[in-house]
Amino acid sequence: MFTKALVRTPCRSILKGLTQANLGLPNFDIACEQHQDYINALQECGLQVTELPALEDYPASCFVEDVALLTPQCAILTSPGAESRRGEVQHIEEAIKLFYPKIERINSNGHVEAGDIMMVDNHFCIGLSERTDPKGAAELIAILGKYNLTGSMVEMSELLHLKTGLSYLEDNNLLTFGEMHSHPDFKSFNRIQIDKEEDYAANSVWINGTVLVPKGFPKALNAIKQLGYKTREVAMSEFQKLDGGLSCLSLRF
Ligand code: CIR
Repeated sequence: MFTKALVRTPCRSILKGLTQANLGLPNFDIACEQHQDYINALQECGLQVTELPALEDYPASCFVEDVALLTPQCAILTSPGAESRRGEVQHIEEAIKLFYPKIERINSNGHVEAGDIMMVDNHFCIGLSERTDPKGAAELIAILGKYNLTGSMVEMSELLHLKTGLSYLEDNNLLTFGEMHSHPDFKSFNRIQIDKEEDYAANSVWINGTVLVPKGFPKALNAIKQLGYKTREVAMSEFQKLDGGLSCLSLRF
């Protein structure tokens, strides 16, 4: 069960953020409305949400998930592969300090973004993407080991982050898209394949029995409902334009 979440208000400079989506520029006012509804959805799932202030110097800073990994046993600051995002780490540290007495960090010159990390019970699958490299992943696995947690590296080649194409919904259920559907590392899961035209919904989020699903993907929504989950749609169009999925907008712990 999760009880808390951290989110960060989108900044106006979000319009200048990194993106490969080719969906045009986001509308800042709509992004703020969507962000507020995202907070509402987290609260409806029973989470106490702390909203951190916007950071104009960091266009992607509302995507807080990438800069830290929060587990029940420990908090680990990451080291983003995207150079423009590295300065976000010190800011998330200030917020995490209030909840975790001791904070671990990636100290080597390896890189990890936590959008590449999927938690499955006490195990953490770490995608090797353009943002996360083997050196960073190895250091992360060593840190997890100190807390009796395990990790494994997942080869990938097509997606921005691991969780762009994968979401663990608990109970062995896994949403998969693209290269992840047939990936050997995930064969033992009950895999629910998301269609190409609904690929964005492969990043959905389980929170305490409810699954948050991006709005506008009816087949994915129906497939998740068929599994027996309560669902809550959240409009995400403006964040989708920036390659940001539902999971990226919060740290849940
Ligand atoms: C970036 O490229 O870093 C941002 N435009 C999007 C980050 C999205 N984060 C995620 O998928 N975990």
